Amino acid sequence: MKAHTRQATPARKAARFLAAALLAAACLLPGVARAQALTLSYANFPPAPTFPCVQMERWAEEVRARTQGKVEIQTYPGSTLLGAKNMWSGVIQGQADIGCISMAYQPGVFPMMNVFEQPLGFSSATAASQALWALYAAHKPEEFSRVKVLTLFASAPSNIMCKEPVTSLDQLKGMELRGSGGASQVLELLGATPVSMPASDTPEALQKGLIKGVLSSFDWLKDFNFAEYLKYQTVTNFVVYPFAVIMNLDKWNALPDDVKAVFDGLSAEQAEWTGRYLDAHVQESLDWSREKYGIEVIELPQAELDKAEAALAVMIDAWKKSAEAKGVPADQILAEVKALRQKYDK
Ligand code: 3IO
Repeated sequence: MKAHTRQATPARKAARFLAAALLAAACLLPGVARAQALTLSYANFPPAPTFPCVQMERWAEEVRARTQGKVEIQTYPGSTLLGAKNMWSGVIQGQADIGCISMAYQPGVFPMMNVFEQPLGFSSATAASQALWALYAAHKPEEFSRVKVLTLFASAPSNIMCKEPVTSLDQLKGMELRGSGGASQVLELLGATPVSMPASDTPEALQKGLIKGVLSSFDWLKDFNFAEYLKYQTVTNFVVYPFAVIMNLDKWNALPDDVKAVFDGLSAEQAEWTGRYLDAHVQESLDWSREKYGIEVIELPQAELDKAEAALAVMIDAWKKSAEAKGVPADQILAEVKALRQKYDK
C-alpha cells in the first residue's frame, strides 16, 4: 500500500490540481456567464409613464425571459440617451443600439409607411398596430433599409384636448394646436394653426401658452397630467400616429442567430400587445381624468364629423402623389391597408 501510495503521488497531485481547477472554473462560471450576457441600450423620447416606454419595458422583460438572461436591455426613457429629433440618426450612427421613433417627426422620410398618417378611419390602436406590422412585413420597404425594424405600433385615434371647449369645427379657426405629421395636416385643413413639435416638447409649449391644446390620443390626459390644464376633450377620432422600434444594423448583424430569432419572434406579438395596452389605457386615462379633474368630453354632431371627413379627403390624394414620386405603388398600398383595416378593425 505504502509503495503504491508513494508511486501514486504524481497522480494525486494531478487529481488535486484537477479538483482545484474544477472548483475555480465552477466559481468563475457565473462570472463568465455574466460577462457573456450581451447588453443593448434602448432609447426612448417621451417620459417613462407613457405608452411607448411601457411597451419598451415589456419588450425588455420578454427579451430577458426568452433569452434566459443572455441579453440584457438597458432602457433610457425620457430622452436621457436620445431625444425625439435625433432618435433616427442616433440609432443609425450607433449612439443607441435600439430606439423608438414617431414617424410623424420626419415628414417625407417614410413614403410608404406614412400611409398610416392619413385619415383611413382606424378606430383602435390595436387594429392600426396590427395593420402597420402586416404591411411592413409584406413589403419591407426600402425606407427602413438602414435599420433593423424590431416592431411597429400606432397611437390610438387622435382627439382634441383643449383649454377651451371645441363644440364645432368653426371654433378651430386660427386656434394654435399641437400636432405632428398627418395630425398637423389635419389641423391645417380644418382651419386651425398647427404647431408641430414632438410629444416630449409639448408640456413646455403648453406652459408657455404657445398652444391652446393638442391633437393626439387620450392617454396624454393621464400620462402627461394634461387633464389638469386641458379640461375640454372633443372626440374626433382623427388620424393615428405610427411608431417604429429600430435597431442599429451593425448591432443587429452581430447578434447570435438564437437571439435574432427571439427578437423576430416578438415583432408581431409586441405590436398587438402595445395596441391592446394603449386601447385599455386610453379608457383608464379618461376615467381617471373625469374622476380627478372633472374633464368634459364633447361629442361633435354627426354633420360636423362628416364635414371634417370631407375636408380631410384631400390628404390621401396628396399622400398618393408624394409616395408615387418616390416609387411607392400607392394605389396598391392603399388597397392593402384598407383590406388590413377591414381584417383587424371590427
Ligand atoms: C404619443 C407620443 C409620446 C407619448 C405618448 C403618446 N401618445 C400618443 C402619441 C402620439 C403623438 O402624439 C406623437 O407625437 O407621437
